[in-house]
Amino acid sequence: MSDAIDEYFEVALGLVKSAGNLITEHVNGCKVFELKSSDIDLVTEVDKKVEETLIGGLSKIFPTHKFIGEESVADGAKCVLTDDPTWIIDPVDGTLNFVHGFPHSCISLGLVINKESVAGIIYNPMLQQLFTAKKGQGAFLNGRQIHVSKIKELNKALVAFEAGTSRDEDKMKVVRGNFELVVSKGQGMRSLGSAALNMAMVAMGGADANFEFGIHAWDVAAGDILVREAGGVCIDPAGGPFDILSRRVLCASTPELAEELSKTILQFYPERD
Ligand code: LIP
Repeated sequence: MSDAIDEYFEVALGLVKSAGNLITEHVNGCKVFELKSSDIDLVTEVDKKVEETLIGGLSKIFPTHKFIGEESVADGAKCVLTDDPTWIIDPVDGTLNFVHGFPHSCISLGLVINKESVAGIIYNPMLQQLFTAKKGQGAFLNGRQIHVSKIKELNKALVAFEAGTSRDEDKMKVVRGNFELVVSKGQGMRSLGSAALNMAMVAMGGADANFEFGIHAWDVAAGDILVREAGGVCIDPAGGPFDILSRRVLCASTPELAEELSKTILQFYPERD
């Protein structure tokens, strides 16, 4: 299996690096966009072109592989995960950042086989940050192996989390409550505006934990394997096993920190993907 994953990964990596050029053409921000679910949930032609490039390139070489892409789903494709090799794609994760020219957006590409993330690529071409991981082979930033921190206690942890793109009042009550809890019980709070890059910060030991409600499979498929291959844990925010279609994620440097955070935060249960 690992030989096959290596082959799949190398093809994907070449396509991601090439597609990154579509993003860096807009170094000062992409000011042409459409609204999706709200006036803070945006999509640009670059999102669509990147996804087309990746799906077109991968399906040509691996015609039996399946795809779950953010913009394909937005256009009506079903979000169905089977045991087949499935590429789960966020073409521009952090689109709001991309529109503004805030340089924290990335291509997030996860490969899921038998419903387990086995390879991931998170590429921020604006800052030339290439995060990669393959099952059993470690996690890397620009070819240098990375590891999570050793933080076990919330009061010593830098925690990344996001308000998200929904302003649903029930969700916002949870967001406001969790902001208060993280700021008062953690050492610090950060929000990059990209779920994948927040998870990458945990994998490289820059942040110690990340959680979010309302994300989608494409936001977290690559980050899941990246954090685990860096020595961290990825679980459901209430403490059970991670479920990639649940629209809930909590990752952390250590099981102890994950458990304390899961017992501290308010929970929210979005409709599944
Ligand atoms: C973004 C996520 C982020 C979330 C934003 C948005 P997108 O993905 O990565 O974590 O808070 O609301 O969903 O929409 O930029 O691909």
